[in-house]
Amino acid sequence: MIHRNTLLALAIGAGLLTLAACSKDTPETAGSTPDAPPVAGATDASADAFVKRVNDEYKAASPELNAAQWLSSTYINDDSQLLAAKASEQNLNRLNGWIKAARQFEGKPMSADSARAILLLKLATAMPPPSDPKKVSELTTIATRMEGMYGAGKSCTGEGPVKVCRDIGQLSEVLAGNRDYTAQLDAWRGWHTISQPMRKDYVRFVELVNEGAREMGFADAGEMWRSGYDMTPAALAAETDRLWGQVKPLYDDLHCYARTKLKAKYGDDKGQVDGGMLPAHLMGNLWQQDWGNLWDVLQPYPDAGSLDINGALQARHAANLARLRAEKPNATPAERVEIEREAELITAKQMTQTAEDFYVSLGMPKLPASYWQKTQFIKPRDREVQCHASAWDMDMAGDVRTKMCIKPNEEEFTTIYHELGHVYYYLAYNHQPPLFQNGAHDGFHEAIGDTIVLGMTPKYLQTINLAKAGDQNQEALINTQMRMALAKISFMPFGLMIDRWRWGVFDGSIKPEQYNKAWWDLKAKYQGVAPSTPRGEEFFDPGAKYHVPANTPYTRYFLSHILQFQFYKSLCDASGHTGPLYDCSFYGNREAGKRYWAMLGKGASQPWQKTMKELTGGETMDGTAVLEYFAPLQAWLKQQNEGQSCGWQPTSKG
Ligand code: X8Z
Ligand code: ZN
Repeated sequence: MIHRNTLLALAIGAGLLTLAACSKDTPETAGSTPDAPPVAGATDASADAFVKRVNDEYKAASPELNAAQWLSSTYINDDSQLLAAKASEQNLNRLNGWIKAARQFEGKPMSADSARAILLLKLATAMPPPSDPKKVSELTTIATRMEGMYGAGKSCTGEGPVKVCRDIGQLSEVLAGNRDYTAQLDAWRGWHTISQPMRKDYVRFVELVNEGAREMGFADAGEMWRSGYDMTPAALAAETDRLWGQVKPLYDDLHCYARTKLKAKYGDDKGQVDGGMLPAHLMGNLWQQDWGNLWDVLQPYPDAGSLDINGALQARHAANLARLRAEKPNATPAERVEIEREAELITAKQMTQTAEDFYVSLGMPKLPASYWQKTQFIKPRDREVQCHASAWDMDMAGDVRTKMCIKPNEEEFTTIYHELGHVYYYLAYNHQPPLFQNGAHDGFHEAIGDTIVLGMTPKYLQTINLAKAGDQNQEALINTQMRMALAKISFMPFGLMIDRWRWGVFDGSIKPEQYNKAWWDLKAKYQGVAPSTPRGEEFFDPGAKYHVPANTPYTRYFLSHILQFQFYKSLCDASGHTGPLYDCSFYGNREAGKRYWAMLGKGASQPWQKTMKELTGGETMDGTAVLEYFAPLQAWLKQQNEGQSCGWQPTSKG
């Protein structure tokens, strides 16, 4: 699944054990136990026979592992966590057995596919397990506990009967919609209390995965993460620097504009922090990774273009609710609660059908009936669940699902398109051998749905009745571009900094006693964001971001934010689009769909450069398409920023 939780947490989507998209990972071998890992290889006559056996066992094992992880994500309690940790443990022990057995084939003749499969096997989990089974057990227990703590995390005030607790959804709503400085600060600080108890676990977790990575021949777990890109780990790190250098000037322009607006709203002292950095709690999002909720503050031209998607989705939901209420005018209070939930579910399913329709319009299949039966669309009210959106491939044979807590707003709506990108990847590469059922690299998995999101132009939004036909003048264009930039450009430095922190943690250059300081130093350096109140080492702010306790690598999202513009441009070309890039939607275009589906079907069966070439004609990741897309906005931002002294001094308050 795309976020593969714990074990596999690695790769979103990708198939192999780990590296898939947001999904889960690994397989289990029928009949084996943690104490008796299979003596793999002993009976395999050749490397090709070995790979075939691993593929079979991998697939056979996946339903049980995924079932345990699905339960522990959609029904968080001690029992489901125990079972998930055990399934994960068994899975990692099995993986260790395979990796060990693969060594006997080193230097022996084998097909190119088998060589690639063995390479991928070694990178199959983001959580490299030590060979000592006791340590594997400790590792999976810690990993499951940290993820559970995040999922059940709440910020509480008061005691006894006046105790009030708020979960991530409620706290996020404050940042999204309440513009009161103190209310936002309170919500932001509240959420960051949930990770304080994780720090000790995380320190031990790092020790254990580093041990596992070293046993496999990597310098540390970070180097292992950087090894999954068909290039050296050092080259991958340099690539991310190069790509960031391409898009940073645009981020700097957006940063400068946002700061001017925040200062106008909150005053020169409160609208910025220290050397011109943006206050962490005022960006509309707990991690400042998406500034879209600040539309009311940052909108260039009020009302131009009438793109009020939030309003349209809420109106849809209100209509659903009104219809159900009208059917039962004399409902009791308890029945009224049920009616509200039913309306929420109907709205969430409608939003998902609209997203599905985009994919189907490209010629892709409809989602299977089981998807609609087994997906978690909304937050249940009788138990704790992991609300962080994810996409799952339960059995590598069509049981695909998503798990979300959908609300009728624009951010959630586009997240559905994102998750369905993972799901369609799963379906497209289902025919590949299990070890190739993954993204070309993990950034590909993350980019599939987001590419579709770029195709959600004003014209498309009108087609699906979420926007009114407005004047398409220059002001409307700048509004549309700003809406996209607040989601995409604001994200880029965040996409980079998370793993800059983890790479440092894994290689030891960031020590446990500097975890928080190093986090805020990187936030300052890359995002130009700072907390408004000191964040000493009594906090563990990295743990308040899902992917840290869930151990999901994050560089994939940075790469995806570059790749999705390249894919978008290629699909636009395939659809025969002429004119400015930002104006293209390939909605309904079968030729674009055919080319996209062909790429998805390749999975991880060949180096990503080859897969990329087949779609785009090029073999490198490149930020030029990002700049081409946003050219009108960048020119506008430069005008707006004239006379301002832009940039910031990254002094940290960590
Ligand atoms: O985690 C996700 C997806 C699941 S793969 C919802 N994303 C990152 C995040 O939320 O931090 C998508 C964008 C970045
Ligand atoms: Zn994803």
